[in-house]
Amino acid sequence: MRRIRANAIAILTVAWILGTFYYLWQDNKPHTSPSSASQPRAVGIKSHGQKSASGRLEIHREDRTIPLIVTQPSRGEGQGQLMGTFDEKSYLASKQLKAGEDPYREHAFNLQESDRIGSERAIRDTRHYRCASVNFDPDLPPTSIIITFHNEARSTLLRTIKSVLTRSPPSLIQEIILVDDFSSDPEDCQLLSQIPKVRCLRNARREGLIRSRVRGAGAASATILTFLDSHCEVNTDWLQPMLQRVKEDHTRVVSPIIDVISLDNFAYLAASADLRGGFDWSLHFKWEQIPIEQKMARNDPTQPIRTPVIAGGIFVMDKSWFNHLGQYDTHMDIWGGENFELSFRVWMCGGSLEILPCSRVGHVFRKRHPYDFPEGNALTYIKNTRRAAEVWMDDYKQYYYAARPSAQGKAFGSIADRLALRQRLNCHSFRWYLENVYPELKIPEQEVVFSLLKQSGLCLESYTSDSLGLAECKSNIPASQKWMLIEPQIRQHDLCLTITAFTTGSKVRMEPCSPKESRQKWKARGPALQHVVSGLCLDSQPPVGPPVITQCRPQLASQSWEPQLVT
Ligand code: UD2
Ligand code: MN
Repeated sequence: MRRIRANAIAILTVAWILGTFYYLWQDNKPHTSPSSASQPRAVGIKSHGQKSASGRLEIHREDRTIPLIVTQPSRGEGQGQLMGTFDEKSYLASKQLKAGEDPYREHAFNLQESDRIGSERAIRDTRHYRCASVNFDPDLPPTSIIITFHNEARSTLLRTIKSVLTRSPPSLIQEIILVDDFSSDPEDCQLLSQIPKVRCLRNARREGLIRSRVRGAGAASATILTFLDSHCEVNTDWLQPMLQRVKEDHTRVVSPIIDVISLDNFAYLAASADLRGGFDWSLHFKWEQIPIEQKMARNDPTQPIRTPVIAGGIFVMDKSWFNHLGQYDTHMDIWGGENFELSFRVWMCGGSLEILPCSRVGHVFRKRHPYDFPEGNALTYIKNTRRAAEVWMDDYKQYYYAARPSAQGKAFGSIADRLALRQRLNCHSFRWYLENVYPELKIPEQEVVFSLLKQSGLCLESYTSDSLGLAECKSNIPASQKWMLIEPQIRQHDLCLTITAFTTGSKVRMEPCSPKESRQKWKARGPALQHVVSGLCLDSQPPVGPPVITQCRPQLASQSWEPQLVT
């Protein structure tokens, strides 16, 4: 008897020691997976995991998550009540893949697999384990879910809707608003409306996701908007962290960590919790590592991650804040760029953007667009990003054009309304955004090349902004003799060579540079400098006159300006 008791005590002791070790190991285990900026640890919008040296697809998991199986929450209501009169079987059966059809053709993901796994399945709870013990206010506000779709597969769209209904506290889902962006089959919209809480609005013509979302938001009756793509699967307790943050401060715009649903086999894969949204100067979105200082300072993995931009598809925003900030730029078409426009606007006009690691939503990332762009994919992306750059990026838009030269000269419509909006909201400058929100975005090396502008051995000099003339070239070159020839401007710091009138004999002076100022636009014409609009040339009026513009005669010595680089 005593031996049995001694054995039992020994076993319990060993179990206790092992348990303690396991617990400490879980909590302190360092992040071991390789992470470098050049090899991001999660998939990007258009990439799908990293191939390892062995050629296997490596899934970048949050190291410290416990692989829990999500059990479907008990609904307290039967399946019938949840789905109302909706007949799931016949809805799915009528659109199944036919034998011999390419399962990727229509949707750019494996439709056969999506159809096969059914509308409800268990997925891994991918959150950090500490998320499970975070508490939320009992009186969180309900939200309207807005899902726009254009020719979405029936099984993915239904799974999106059902995961919302089964994995959210019912009291927090006011309604699900589907916006059918003129899909070929109007029945999808009609049939899905039979599901309780689901409403469907159908566009009379193809509008694109931006105008469709604005329409959905306009129809929403809740005070909080939640946007989802039409091929998502929300995970355990996804909604509460986002509603909590927005409830505490309505100017926050929050998104979940976006997990990856494989486009091949529909496996649900955890994305890294160390990423935020970033971009390069061509306005190409990318996931990037949280800056190292911020990462070091993060001792609580449940805390929000500030992000310069959001991926765009999945976020929660207060409805009146959405309206106050000007919703979306509805002159953007089909797809793309709206996430930059929204992100710049939110930060620059008094709000903030966060990724909440305790909220997880899966999304099928694809390699190509499965739908057509009436104006073409490239032109549409250029139009949309150009509008974002022109309205929000101030002088920094020059780097966008440098990185995307094909954007120059492409039509982008009027931006007067959006500029007026920016003015009205009294938003910060893009420089403020770069300094305060995204200091990691490197400004391209500015090749500032200074020149002297020489004529007959003398140099053009600005004595004051009102007075210019030819002077002796000094060996220790003063700033007043150094010119930056950045077509079409002739600059000294922030001042530009400006004509005072468009008529012959008009003086020139230095005025603050403005990209739109036609009086500051010059071009080279042989050795002469010609003012673009008047067609007149810079003339030094020898022997003593101040420089003026006169009819171009580039053979005249007084109109000949020889740039000499200052090294
Ligand atoms: C990402 C975003 C997406 C959007 C886009 C940039 C995520 C997970 N996704 O691209 O929401 O911000 O970047 O614009 O962050 N759709 C329409 N009408 C159209 C085209 C698309 O309603 O004309 C729907 C489409 O069915 C889908 C959603 O808009 O539900 C987004 O389209 P996507 O899935 O092709 O975009 P994605 O995930 O590549
Ligand atoms: Mn998508």
